[in-house]
Amino acid sequence: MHVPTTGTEVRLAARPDGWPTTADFDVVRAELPPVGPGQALVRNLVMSVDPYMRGRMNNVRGYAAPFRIGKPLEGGAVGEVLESRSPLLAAGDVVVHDLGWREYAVLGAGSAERIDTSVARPADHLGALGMPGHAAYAGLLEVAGFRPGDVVFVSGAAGAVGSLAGQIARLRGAGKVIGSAGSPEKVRHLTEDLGFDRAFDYHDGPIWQQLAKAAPEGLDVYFDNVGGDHLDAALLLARTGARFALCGAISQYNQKGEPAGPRHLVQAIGKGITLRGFLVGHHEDVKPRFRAEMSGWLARGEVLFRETVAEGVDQAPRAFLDMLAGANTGKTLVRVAE
Ligand code: NAP
Ligand code: FER
Repeated sequence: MHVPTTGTEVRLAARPDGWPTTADFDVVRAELPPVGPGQALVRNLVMSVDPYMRGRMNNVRGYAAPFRIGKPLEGGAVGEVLESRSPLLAAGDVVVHDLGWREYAVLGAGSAERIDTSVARPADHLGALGMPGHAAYAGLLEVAGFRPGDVVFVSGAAGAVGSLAGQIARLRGAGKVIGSAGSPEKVRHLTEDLGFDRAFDYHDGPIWQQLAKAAPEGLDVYFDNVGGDHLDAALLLARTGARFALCGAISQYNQKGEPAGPRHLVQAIGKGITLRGFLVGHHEDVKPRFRAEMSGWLARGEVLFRETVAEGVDQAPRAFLDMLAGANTGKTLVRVAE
């Protein structure tokens, strides 16, 4: 077997101020570090670009350490083990791990999870069966405490997490599922392909007005991927006892200065609304249940999951920027190798 000694990687060149650009990234060919004891060399096949990565580009310690300038970015990826110096992995194993944004990764064998490629494709482990699927499942069922009959509103509904949250709500017996997204084609996709009952383009007018038209009866659950005006609209349209799962706030990830506050938070008092933020990592316990149920839905064709795929690790910055700007439908991935 040919063992590579160099590989292409994407580094953070500068911390973006507001919207990132390709100048904030460096694509370089670098020497691979030696494979130490307990480590493995992995050839990445596919990698994920995710909204949370924008947060890690800031020099602010959040739930995870900031990316370092001049160092390769990190993130979910699936690759094939080329060489292993650990009993945990063997050459030929296919693994999910956190060292994306590079052609080849040298990683601690314990930080990678072996997957069975006869059950699902590598890309599935970054999407419907991976972190985004887990976020949708845990957010809707655990955090929002979804109950059959609930009227559910999902923002960012044509994206990876949102498209799954809406479909899970439908499959679990929602009274109504409403989605918002950023283009007419996405709105069509929501109602015609994914089984949302109602959908609207948030560019088409005040969100609260469009939401009031779609759900005159009011909301029981809001799955928030966007924050800002979407969160305000959901507060206005919520019913008494509504539960909000705060999954993301992408409308403010590239904003400069202090974000605008939710202006209608006072609604939460009279209506007894529960607003609860979460990270997938807080819900490791539901992972086995999530995987079993989602595998069944996918196998039976009850959940549809689209992907927007860029070709080549050098295209990862572009794919990331395009995803932030809404060019994707479903999960954004970068194919690194065949
Ligand atoms: P995604 O939805 O596949 O991609 C991001 C989407 O955000 C874009 O396609 C774009 O779609 C939309 N968007 C961008 N700017 C917007 C704006 N100003 N207003 C409204 N929509 C905007 O990404 P994802 O991976 O599924 O993530 C979705 C959300 O979940 C993000 O907020 C992310 O941070 C969060 N998340 C949280 C967790 C957790 O553990 N809490 C885990 C995964 C993801 P449009 O064309 O519709 O604008
Ligand atoms: C995400 C957005 C925000 C996400 C995590 C965060 C795992 C957490 C931010 C923080 O705690 O500072 O999509 O995904």
